[in-house]
Parts: sequence; structure tokens; C-alpha cells
Amino acid sequence: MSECPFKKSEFPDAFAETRKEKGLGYMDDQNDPVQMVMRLRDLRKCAHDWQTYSSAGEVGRTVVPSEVSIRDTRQIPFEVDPPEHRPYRDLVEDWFKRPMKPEYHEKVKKIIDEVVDAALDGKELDVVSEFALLIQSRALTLLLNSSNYDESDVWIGWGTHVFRSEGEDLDGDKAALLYEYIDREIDRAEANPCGDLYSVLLESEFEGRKLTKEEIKGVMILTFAGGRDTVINFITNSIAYFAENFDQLLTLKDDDTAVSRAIEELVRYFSPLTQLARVATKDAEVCGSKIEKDTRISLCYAAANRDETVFKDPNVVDFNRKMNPHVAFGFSTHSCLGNQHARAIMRMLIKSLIEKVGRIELTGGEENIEELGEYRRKVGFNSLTAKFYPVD
Ligand code: EMZ
Repeated sequence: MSECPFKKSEFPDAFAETRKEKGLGYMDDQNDPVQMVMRLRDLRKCAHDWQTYSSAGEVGRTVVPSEVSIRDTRQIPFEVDPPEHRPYRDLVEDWFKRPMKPEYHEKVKKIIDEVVDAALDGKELDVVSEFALLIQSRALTLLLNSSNYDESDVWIGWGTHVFRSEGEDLDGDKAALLYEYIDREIDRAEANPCGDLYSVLLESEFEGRKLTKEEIKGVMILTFAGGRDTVINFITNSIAYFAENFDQLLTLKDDDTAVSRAIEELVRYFSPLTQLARVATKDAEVCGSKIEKDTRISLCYAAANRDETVFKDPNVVDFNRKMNPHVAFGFSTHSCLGNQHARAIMRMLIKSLIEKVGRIELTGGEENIEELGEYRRKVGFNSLTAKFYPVD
């Protein structure tokens, strides 16, 4: 983890050569290798073909790095295949669309304004732990519809990743804290239903029965884990970008369509989630290479989002990009449930920055580099220090 050798908001494409030459990369992951699907069209095909590339195998194997050794609760609906997947997804889909409503946007804006205002005190701060983490955790109270805003302090205390200590590999003890926390919260909601996500799940009818606590836990683990480091990276990396390209931020003033395009472009470029895995249910083939039954492929979103056969000048952040069929939120059956929440956060962040901030100065930082076999991918920052200055 080194000092940034280039502009902080530059995120090089770690996969260019392999994507162009072979289309399929390789990495070992805890002795359970992964063949990485790097071209956009291949990725979409594989993501769509759940019969061949399953999410429903051993719990935790769908994630890279594999979480088999630290988790035995199945994340729902993320680790379930069709047709069982559909009713689970239906159960939570509307809930996760609430972030599209104007009143939700207003609440997100209030949370972000408070964090931005605090940043404007002229002191240097760490964008990861003192800005992005606060926004992610506090905004999560909205997604859960929790009336206890202060609960976000507990989540802030967990740091950026619920399964990893800072800069470390998977940490089973840390994961156990989350599981115990969720168990307690389910019991709390059972004793005192209050309209939050736990309570709603406890009350809902699923295929003529109630959900089990284990199923509810599976939804909640996904809600806590799936949108954590990803959202924190998205916010931090975007701050780095706007700091170094402040004029681009100003082009978005009072222009909702331009903001929408900018959000899609930033999420394409940063691809906060590098990849997720699938397990082959039978022998198959991608890009002329054999995929053996019961081995894993990954849908390498970060690579596909720089596919030069699809995106013109893929390494340029272009807010005017017209065609942007990125897969940063996944594709097909398992496309990101939290995408509207993430988009709402970015929309309100942009608005708040335009209203309140005149300049952002980056003063230091340490990149977060994922080591993926022969590939080294910058996915975000372990720290990013900055000073925020108010508008004149
Ligand atoms: C899993 C994954 C889902 C995994 C959308 O991504 O996110 C990862 O950060 C978690 O570690 O468990 O939820």
C-alpha cells in the first residue's frame, strides 16, 4: 500500500491486456481458483445463464475472496438461483425502491449536508473514515427505516468492511460480531415491531408461511455487507475525482439529467465492486477456455466496464457519454438491490457539494490495492486526507 504515484482520482485498468488478448483471466483464491470473465458481452451472457453459472452452491463461494470459512448463513436473495430466487426478490424489491422517492432524497440530503458542513471547518480530515463511512452508516438508517438514528454510531465503529479488519484479510471474529448483532436485532424487532426492515420481514408472508429467522438474517447480512465498502469506495473515489476536476462538478449545477449521466459514469469508472463469482453446474466454455464443472468463474465488473469494444475511451471519465451500458451494479437476476439507495446518495452528495463547497484539496492518502493473482487493482483508498473549503 503505497503513496499514490499518479493523480488520486485516476483508477488504472488492471485488466486491459488480458481482456483484449484472452478475455479470461485467472486467479487463485484460497485454493479455490477463479476464471475471471472480463469482456462485457461474455459477462452479460454468463450472468444471465444461471442454469450453468449458479449462485446457490456452498454458502460464501459466490464472493471473491470466498467467504466459505467465515459465513454459513446464506445471503438472500444473492445466494439463491431462480426459480426460488424470484419470490425472495419480490419480497424485498419494493422496499429497496423506496430510495427513488423525493422524500427519501430529502432525508439523504440532510444526512449528507450535516457531514459536508462539518467538513467545512477548515481542518484536514480523512475522507474514508470521517466522511464516507459516516454518510454510508447514517444513510443505512433510512434504508432500514430505523427510527434510531444513533444506532449508526455502532455501525461506524465497525469500520469500512464488516468482514475485514482494516487492510486485512477476512476476519472471522469480526464477522461473528455482525451475525450476533443481527440475531439480537431480529429478536428486538420480534418483541417490539416498529416498521423497520427487520419488523417488515418478520411480518411478511412468504409462499404461505413466515420467513425463518435464518432467512431474515440472510437478507440483513446482505444489506449490511453488500452496500458497505462498495458505497464507501464510491463516495471516497468520487470526492477524489471532484477535488481534482472541480470544473466537472460545476457543470452539473441545476441539471438533473447531467447528474444522472455523471452518476452512471462515475460508477462505471470506479466499479466499486470488482467481481462476484458463480459456480459452474456443468462443463462449459468461455472465450474458448474450458470451465470445468464445480469450478468458479467471476463476473469481473471492473474489467467489463473498461471494455474498449463497448465504451469509447474507456479510461476517460466522460460525463457526456451517451451509451453507458455498464455493469457496475451487476446484470440480470442478481443485479444490485441497493442500486437506488447508492444512486440517491451520490445524487444528494453532488447537490450538497455544489451548494456548499468551493474547493477540495487532497493532501495525502493510501490507495487500497486488491491483489488478484497477477492483477493489482486500485479499488479505493485506505485513507484519503483532504481539506474542504466553502463557496465564497
Ligand atoms: C456480499 C457482497 C455482495 C459479501 C453486492 O455484493 O458484498 C461483499 O462486500 C460482502 O463481503 O458478503 O454481500
